[in-house]
Parts: sequence; structure tokens; C-alpha cells
Amino acid sequence: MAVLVIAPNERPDIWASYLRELAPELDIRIWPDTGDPDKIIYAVAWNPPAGILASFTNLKIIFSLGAGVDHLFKDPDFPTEVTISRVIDPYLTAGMREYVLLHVLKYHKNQPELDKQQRKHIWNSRENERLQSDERNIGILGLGILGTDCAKSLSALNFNVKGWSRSMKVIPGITCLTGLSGLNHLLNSSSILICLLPLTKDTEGILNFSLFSKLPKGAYLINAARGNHLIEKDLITCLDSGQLTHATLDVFRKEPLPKEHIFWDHDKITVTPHNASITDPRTVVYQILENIQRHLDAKPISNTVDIKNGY
Ligand code: NDP
Ligand code: OXD
Repeated sequence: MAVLVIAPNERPDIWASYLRELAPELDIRIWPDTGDPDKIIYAVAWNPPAGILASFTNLKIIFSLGAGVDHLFKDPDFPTEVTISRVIDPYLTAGMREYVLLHVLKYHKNQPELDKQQRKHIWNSRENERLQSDERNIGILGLGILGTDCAKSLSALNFNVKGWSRSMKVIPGITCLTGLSGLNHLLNSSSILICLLPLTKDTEGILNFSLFSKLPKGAYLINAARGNHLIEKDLITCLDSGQLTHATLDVFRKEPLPKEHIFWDHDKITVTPHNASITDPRTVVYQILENIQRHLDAKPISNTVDIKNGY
């Protein structure tokens, strides 16, 4: 029985060394040094090359090294009979909370405009109408682990928060919405829109011209979910027309963002390098090992993904 770490470009040696240190009895291997493929029962994976996972015929559990699992499903040969366990981790959640609060507060305090003023040596403290936090409506697409935490944190700062999910939620202090009418209701009022949806066939391209047009004029966008949620040319159109004032993007259709991409130099776009929140091996290694033990003890695995729903 062996555990294979398949995470090209994501420090597979670090994951392997934490696993070996905490569970010396396990046979930990790093792809492509797979050894006998029939021995691979567990895979610890991030962006595995297509077709690799299907070659391990005794594979039982794939541990996604992120909260998102779209990196697995983009493999046309993905072995759908295995169990997927994803990252749900307080430090990952905290990282996203910090990112979202940072960028919401920047927008709420009009920082992009103040940055422009500084570059022109303009001292103007009264140029823009200032909203109080309880006058600011914020919409969050996705009320899962990350969206719910961000919603509660923003609500604790007195913002009016609406959230949208597939199933109906009840979260004190948050207006929870579902369906198309719920989405439209959220969009109509949200001057800051945050995307924390998983990437699935239903959510791909959701951040498009039609959706942006339903926001109040001059709204702000924060996309920390996946690049394929966004129709890039629609964002540029809406920034150019003033329908959107500014966008903060952590995720992109192609990562790393190509050097020549228009987003880099657009003065209404903030680019961050997919580091809104990063899985920390020091904490997440424990949930992997605990789940391996659960599997060995024939107990239910935690943080599993519904393969049918794609998240
Ligand atoms: P969860 O699975 O916990 O939550 C997903 C939420 O989206 C749920 O509320 C779900 O609804 C909702 N949802 C899914 N599909 C739809 C749909 N078609 N319509 C409406 N709502 C929908 O995910 P997490 O909160 O843990 O993570 C969200 C995403 O954040 C990840 O998939 C990943 O892409 C991204 N991420 C980005 C990081 C970064 O550094 N940039 C770091 C970590 C994650 P319901 O509750 O009803 O199921
Ligand atoms: C994740 C990510 O899904 O890092 O965890 O994007």
C-alpha cells in the first residue's frame, strides 16, 4: 500500500516530507517515481497530468491539495469511482477571509481612486460621497465554507451582506438567496460582488456581461474563485464603460497569467497571483493522515466531494 504525491510545481517534496515525518510507517512516493502502480491506494494531488490517475487501478482516495477540485475533473480520464477528499481547513478559511476583507475595505474606502490622486499629487479628501458600512451592500456568490465565513465577517463589520447558493441557507444576519430570481435580487443591490463559487459546468462563465449589467453602475468585483468563472472580454467592456469601477482578480483562465495579458497593466484591475489563500501543508497534512486512518478502519472519509455535482 502506497501514497503517491502528484503535485508538479506545488512542492511535492515538502508534502512528502511532512507525510513521512508524521507517518513513517507509510510508503510515500513522489510522482513520477511511482514504482509498482498497483500499490498506489491514495493520491495527494494538485493539477495532476491528465490520464495519470486512471492508471492506478487500485486507487481509492484522492486528496485534493486545494478546496477546489476542478483541477481533477478537467482530466477526461478522471476515475469517477474513487473518493475525493478536499481541503477544509481553518487556516485556508482565514486566508480567504483576510483577502476578501482587505479588498472589500479598499473598495469601501475608495482606495483605488486615492491611489490615482497620490500619483497626481492631489490632496482631495472630500471628492467622493462616502457610504457608511451599513449603507454598503455586498453580494457573495457561493455560501460554502469560504463564502459563509466571509459573509459573517463582513456582516460583523456592519455591511449589508447577501449571499447566493444552490440550496437555501439560514445564516443569522445574512440575506440568503437561491435560484435565478435570488441571483438577480442580489445583483441589483450589490455595489461589491465577490465570487466564491466552485468551478462547475453550471458556474463556468457566470461572471459575464449580462451579470455585470445587473449590478448598480460603478460596482466592484472580487473574483477569488476560478478564472474560468470570468468572461475576460466582458470584464474589460464593463470596466471601460464605467459599469464596473474596478476588479480584483486572484485567479485566471491561464495561470501563471501570461506576461503579455491585458490585465497586468489595466489601471482598473488588481492582479494577485492565485494566493488569496494557500493550502498550508503544516496543517492540512493532518487531515490527510486522519482520513487514511479512517479508510483503513473502514470509517467514513471527511471533506468528501460530490462527483455528480462537481464540487
Ligand atoms: P464549498 O463547496 O464549500 O462552497 C461552494 C458554494 O457554492 C456552496 O454554497 C454551493 O451551494 C455554491 N454553489 C455551487 N454551485 C452553485 C450554483 N450552480 N449556483 C449557486 N450556488 C452554487 O466551496 P468553498 O467555499 O470551500 O470554496 C469555493 C471555491 O473557492 C473553491 O471551489 C475554489 O475554486 C476557490 N478557492 C480559491 C482559493 C484561492 O486562493 N483563490 C483558495 C481556496 C478556494 P450549496 O451550499 O447549496 O451546495
Ligand atoms: C484552492 C485553491 O482551491 O488554492 O484551494 O485555489
